[in-house]
Amino acid sequence: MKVTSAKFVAAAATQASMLNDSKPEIAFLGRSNVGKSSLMNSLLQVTGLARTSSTPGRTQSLNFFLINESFYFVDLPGYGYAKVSKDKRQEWGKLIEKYLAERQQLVLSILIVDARHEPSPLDLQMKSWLQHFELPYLVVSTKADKLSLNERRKSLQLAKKVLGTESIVQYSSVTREGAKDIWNVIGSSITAKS
Ligand SMILES: Nc1nc2c(ncn2[C@@H]2O[C@H](COP(=O)(O)OP(=O)(O)O)[C@@H](O)[C@H]2O)c(=O)[nH]1
Ligand SMILES: [Mg+2]
Repeated sequence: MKVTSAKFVAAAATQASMLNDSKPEIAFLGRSNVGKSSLMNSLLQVTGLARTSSTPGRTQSLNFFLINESFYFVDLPGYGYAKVSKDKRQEWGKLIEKYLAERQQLVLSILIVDARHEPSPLDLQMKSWLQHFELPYLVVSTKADKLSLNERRKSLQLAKKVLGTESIVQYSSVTREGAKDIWNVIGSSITAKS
């Protein structure tokens, strides 16, 4: 897919303040600092659209980016940041769960995991929510550039086993390897909907 335009349009911290628009949405989910913003920026080939930061736990709202005037990337708040209070974590959980459970426009969820680590219990919980709500999803294992070829092979095997899915794309925001595969899945999810 050729990206001709990409712009930030809204941030929503509550269900009520979410966009009232029927265009298809692709949601990005992942642990805080996993490389979610970098993935979005590098897929779109823009820098600084989705804010990247080495300070985890910054994004506390759902951020909507309109792509090609026809669909949205939705940046969901990162989970698993230890310094966030329990109340905040519960609030976060409710917001995400409600979005996943009720959002009619959601055509694909991209669950991002770190290629260097075994998927965490929270990653597994996300995956079980996606399955529970019968949502189509793709797992992206990012930061692959930090691994040797042999380590990458092992990482992919382990992620497939732990998450119980074959649909995992290994990715790097530095080299953009895997971008084509991800865009193919995004493209067919959008087409299937319209
Ligand atoms: N080497 C490498 N670093 C990455 C990659 N993706 C993200 N990072 C770095 O990881 C940190 C967190 O990335 P960010 O996109 O802000 O994570 P987010 O909190 O999930 O949105 C930043 O310092 C990024 O530069 C990648 O594919 N390769
Ligand atoms: Mg981010």
